[in-house]
Amino acid sequence: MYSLYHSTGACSLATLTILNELAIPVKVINVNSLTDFDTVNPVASVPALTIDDQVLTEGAAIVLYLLKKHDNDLLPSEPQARQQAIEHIMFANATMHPAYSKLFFINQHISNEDAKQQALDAAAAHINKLWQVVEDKLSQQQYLGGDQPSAADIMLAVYSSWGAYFPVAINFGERTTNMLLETRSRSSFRMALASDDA
Ligand SMILES: N[C@@H](CCC(=O)N[C@@H](CS)C(=O)NCC(=O)O)C(=O)O
Repeated sequence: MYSLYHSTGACSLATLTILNELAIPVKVINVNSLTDFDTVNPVASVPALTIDDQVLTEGAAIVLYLLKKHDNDLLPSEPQARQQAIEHIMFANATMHPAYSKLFFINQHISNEDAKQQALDAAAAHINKLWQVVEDKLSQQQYLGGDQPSAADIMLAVYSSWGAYFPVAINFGERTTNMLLETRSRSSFRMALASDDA
């Protein structure tokens, strides 16, 4: 039995979407209803996935575990295409996600309003550079995964909504906007959004 520890709107929404893509039934547990989540994940961040007694943490590692374990079209088997797909997952999880995490950190820890806005703008400028990288990657293909969404497209589609929480301008190119809209319109994503509210 799979149980996903999640928080509404967080990166765990991508894990849930990928579980839906793989048609894996999962129980969702909102960590905001728990006082002892750190006994599951000592870092206390979502996602955490339990499979019976096994605890999996770190979003990218969980995604790769699921894609290797279950049949899917999200992780190619051909070595070069597979390496590219893993690189895109890491770009999403280890480059784009932390760039957005700076917005949350600044908002929480800088109290001077001018200094806060300056820091938010600097973080947003970096995020915009990263979205331009995505736009460039999409010059020859609709999704990072080619002609269908990959796990990285799903992860980026989740992170892309976070800018709206802050007084910053996040700019998406035309091809990126299309990729994000198409990815978010998939039934796997819409089902995840419905369960993510729980
Ligand atoms: N490196 C971790 C980071 C995950 C992460 O930052 N999760 C955020 C939500 S998107 C979180 O749980 N933040 C609350 C906290 O860290 O206490 C991963 O990729 O799983």
